[in-house]
Amino acid sequence: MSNVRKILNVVDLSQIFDQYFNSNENGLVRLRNPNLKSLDHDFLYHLELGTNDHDFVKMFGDVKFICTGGTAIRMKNFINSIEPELSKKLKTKLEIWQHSSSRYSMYKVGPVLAVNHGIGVPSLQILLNELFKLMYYAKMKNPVIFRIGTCGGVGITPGTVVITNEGVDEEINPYFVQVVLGKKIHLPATLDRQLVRELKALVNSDDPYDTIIGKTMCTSDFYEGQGRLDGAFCKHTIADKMDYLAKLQEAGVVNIEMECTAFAALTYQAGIKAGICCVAMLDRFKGDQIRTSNEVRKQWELRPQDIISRYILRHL
Ligand code: R2B
Ligand code: URA
Repeated sequence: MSNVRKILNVVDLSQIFDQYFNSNENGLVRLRNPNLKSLDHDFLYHLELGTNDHDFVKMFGDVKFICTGGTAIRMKNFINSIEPELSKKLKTKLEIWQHSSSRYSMYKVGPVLAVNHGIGVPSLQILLNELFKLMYYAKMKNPVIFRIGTCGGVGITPGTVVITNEGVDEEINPYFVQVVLGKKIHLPATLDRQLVRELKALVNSDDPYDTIIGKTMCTSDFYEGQGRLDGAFCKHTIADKMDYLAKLQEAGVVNIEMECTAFAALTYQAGIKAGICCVAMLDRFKGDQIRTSNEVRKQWELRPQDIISRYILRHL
């Protein structure tokens, strides 16, 4: 923890450290914002749900697992595919409920809620703020949250599934930088080690793909930010790109995507158990364009979903 303290000292959060990183009592989500107490009505603007108009406890109180991922269609497919297994396990025919705002779409079946987070940290960060408040108002107990997504591989076979054990930024720092009032706050991009091991243990020996554990690098761009040579702009050479990928690989990075540091840091700050599981669409040492057929990509996208489904079914 002393490293974390040092990191946080970039602004002096040390005095309220315990308040930020204590685990949640009774399994209930605790919000680290005293100002919310004085709100008579909280409208979650991007979800288009409000505490005055919706009974959050009734709508979401039974949720135990929240799955997030980039696109609405993937989240919908995930809920559709887990419904029969959940219904069977819980011995009742579960109904699928859905709600779309103009920004995000949510799907719920029994104890599972799935919501799309869009592309990149800002979209994810807004969603997480509103989701954490939703969890709090709904009095959810011990919720576990996942990001299931896609990524670029660093020296791994396309189609491989990566379970992230730590998020790092473009400079390979293990934290997420949040700027508040013009000041930088460095929040550790820490994920639950036990959950990482549990997810890995759910791999079946006959899965037709590898599932590995490693560090994930988060960027705010798909093109130059990920060292690609095929964007609208490029100010580096292929040799520069290869050197950078080799540097990442040496540091233990196995994949690149656009949300992990914020996802890890904000869930950690909220005291919510969280895991990230992504499938690699290509090996970035071999190229930049994703040329795999639509059909194969759709198959690969199911792989992280399968692992999270196994986790959910086991923990019901
Ligand atoms: C992976 O894929 C998306 C970009 O294509 C982004 O959301 C990510 O992290
Ligand atoms: N998502 C990313 O962010 N990068 C890739 O290369 C593939 C998917």
